[in-house]
Amino acid sequence: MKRAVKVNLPLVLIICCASGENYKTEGYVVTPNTMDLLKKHLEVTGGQVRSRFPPEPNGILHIGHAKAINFNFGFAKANGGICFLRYDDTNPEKEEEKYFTAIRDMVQWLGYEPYEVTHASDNFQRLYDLAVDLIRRGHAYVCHQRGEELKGHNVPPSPWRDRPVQESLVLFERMRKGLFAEGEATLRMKMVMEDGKMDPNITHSLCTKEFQARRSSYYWLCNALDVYCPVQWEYGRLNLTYTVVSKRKIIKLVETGVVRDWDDPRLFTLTALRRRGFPPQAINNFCARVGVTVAQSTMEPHLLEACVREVLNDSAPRAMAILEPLKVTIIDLPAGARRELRVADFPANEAKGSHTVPFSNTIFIEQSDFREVMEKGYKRLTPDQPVGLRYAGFVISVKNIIRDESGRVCALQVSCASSDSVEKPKAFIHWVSEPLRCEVRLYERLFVHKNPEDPAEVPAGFLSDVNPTWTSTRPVVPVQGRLISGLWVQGQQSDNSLTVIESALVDRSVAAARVFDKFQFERVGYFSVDPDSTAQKLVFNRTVTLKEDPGKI
Ligand SMILES: *[C@@H]1O[C@H](CO)[C@@H](O)[C@H](O)[C@H]1NC(C)=O
Ligand SMILES: *[C@@H]1O[C@H](CO)[C@@H](O)[C@H](O)[C@H]1NC(C)=O
Ligand SMILES: *[C@@H]1O[C@H](CO)[C@@H](O)[C@H](O)[C@H]1NC(C)=O
Ligand SMILES: *[C@H]1O[C@H](CO)[C@@H](O)[C@H](O)[C@H]1NC(C)=O
Repeated sequence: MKRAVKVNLPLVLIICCASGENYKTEGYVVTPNTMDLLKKHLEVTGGQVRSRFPPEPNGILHIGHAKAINFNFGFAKANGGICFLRYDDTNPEKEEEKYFTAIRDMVQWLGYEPYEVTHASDNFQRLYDLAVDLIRRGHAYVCHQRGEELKGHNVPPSPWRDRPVQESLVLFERMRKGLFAEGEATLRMKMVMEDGKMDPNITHSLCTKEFQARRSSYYWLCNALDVYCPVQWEYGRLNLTYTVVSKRKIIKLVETGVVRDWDDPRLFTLTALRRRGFPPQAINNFCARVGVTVAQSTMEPHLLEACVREVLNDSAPRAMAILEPLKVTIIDLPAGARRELRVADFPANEAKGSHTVPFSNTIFIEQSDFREVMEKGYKRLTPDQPVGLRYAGFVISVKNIIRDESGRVCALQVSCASSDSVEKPKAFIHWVSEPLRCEVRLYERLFVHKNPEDPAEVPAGFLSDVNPTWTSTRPVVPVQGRLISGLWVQGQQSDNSLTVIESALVDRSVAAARVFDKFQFERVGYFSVDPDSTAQKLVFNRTVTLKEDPGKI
């Protein structure tokens, strides 16, 4: 179950205050009891840092939560402390088991082990008792103002603010028994509108910036009750462009069939990223890089993708695959030429192993690696420009162009020369020989605009901004005597968030690949084996392209 995932700790955390030094932080309210409570608290915790990650178990975690997880667990870890996974199940009857499980899974997937799993509901009795205490101390009262009355800036003062303590105690007991309808009665602190939540065990409360306005009420509440007051720090929430993460909006996308489910790889939920093949370490690296700034940080997905490439560069072995095949026959391959080539799994580090790739006089190259008409700057194969074949030790030159009835180029005949005997070609391309047929799925971003939620950018709403899905049904061409469909034309796929290429070709080195194995298809991208794979046909989903701009290969 446990996997070793390297966790990078945001540097800024190292300089934060130690346990027991709460009173030194900005805005902290010191009362005559503070030092005494602090001392007692330190006796319980032994000065150990304790933090908690407190998700509401009613939705799936997304990339923004990854930052909260890294911050809370990372801070505790960096300070030799512990971190609790505390479900904020304020209404346990409504929460679904699958969310509890999914949240725990994702925390572990990112490489963190909670010291203990707790629930806000574990403390209901204590919270209730504290609330009663608060009323007794004259710091809270039962109020009947309606939610809508409390919205906006000029909220009228509550006519119930000064009702007798005894009256509030009786009404609060009736609330507990469920004798009021929803919203008919609320317990209000005499200082602020919101009723704060308690974290009785927690030393450091790390939360997003939306809670900054609540910091003073949090401190006030702890002090009003004479209980230990944890430090609250806020950090900016993490937003990504070109996506939506709210539960409500993702449900809309699923309901309208735009995506298949919560873990559709085009979403930025953590389960989706795992599915798409993003290594957890890359996500942690990304969070560390974003850092713990107070400002809300809006990041471009390509920064996350850069972290993914960095990790996969060292962990996904190379293979060769052709998405848009063009058949090439080498007419003069020497009889003595090697028919099996040994190729390093990681060219930068040959010690990490190798695999074999068949080579013969029939190979397939990408259609885009051949151009009939030379264009300035084009370095690959043209009728007048030879090109090198990676690993094969040969340079090929076009001898014959073969066309179908419609005049389309459907195959080439070429001659070959040993790389040692000719001038170095301008480029080396990848190829496959005796390949396996496979299905390949390519993703683009799900939305067209940076901020699909912004009415100024997308007046008709985020659903109107979806990048359409397109399954390739392009004309068929004969390859190896078989008809294959699904040609991928470079440049055209960028309008679509999902492109399915049903008949790509991949070298045999991947034949034994298992679901979720990852490969770098040279010059094409990083791919992960999909569970839809069968013994007859492997299915690969592209995790990320090799570079930011897939057009430039
Ligand atoms: C692979 O892509 C398909 C098509 O988008 C998707 O339904 C499936 O969930 C993906 N699989 C993984 C493991 O990401
Ligand atoms: C991949 O890793 C090798 C070393 O292992 C390094 O030389 C190369 O620059 C890396 N490539 C990218 C794109 O990060
Ligand atoms: C950031 O998140 C907030 C809250 O979900 C959203 O309203 C806002 O539009 C987002 N901004 C960007 C640039 O995505
Ligand atoms: C949290 O603190 C309370 C006292 O405030 C103590 O009774 C309890 O044992 C503590 N729990 C943990 C898990 O440390």
